[in-house]
Amino acid sequence: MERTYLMIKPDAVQRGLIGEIICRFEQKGFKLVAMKFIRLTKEMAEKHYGEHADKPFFAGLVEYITSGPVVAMAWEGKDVIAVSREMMGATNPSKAAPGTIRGTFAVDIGRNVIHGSDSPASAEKELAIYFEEADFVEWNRTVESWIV
Ligand code: RTP
Ligand code: MG
Repeated sequence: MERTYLMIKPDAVQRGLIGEIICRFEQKGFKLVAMKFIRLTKEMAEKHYGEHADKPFFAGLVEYITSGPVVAMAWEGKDVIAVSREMMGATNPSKAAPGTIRGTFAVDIGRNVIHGSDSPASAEKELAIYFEEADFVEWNRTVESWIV
């Protein structure tokens, strides 16, 4: 089953949105398989956002993502990578559709409350930054037969 890396960013943690955001993915029918409450080091942030290293917003992005704790999560499910991105909405919350997470809870591109892997390759790279094999929990979500 496909896996993605989702991260509740420091602004969302500070604003008390952890439960609300997790709720959406649970109710959608995806399965949580790993979770950590951590503060990213500068090194982790630079690795995570390495593809943006030469962008003008890189320094600010690293500062933002290391500014407080985040919730690091692995979620599993059918087309979970693409569907999570749809649920999150556009990178710029001003362009994010109403009802999406960013469309509902954010207004600024530099404070956009959630991260989600954008491809299977990114998911693999990102999950490896935050989790070891032993962190993934194998479990049966008993409602699953009602979802897929
Ligand atoms: P993310 O990686 O955080 O899930 O966001 P994304 O795929 O939707 O967007 P991406 O292009 O990967 O950008 C990563 C993060 O960088 C910040 N950003 N700021 N000021 C700017 O023009 C700008 N562009 C991007 C955002 O916080 C974005 O989430
Ligand atoms: Mg991205």
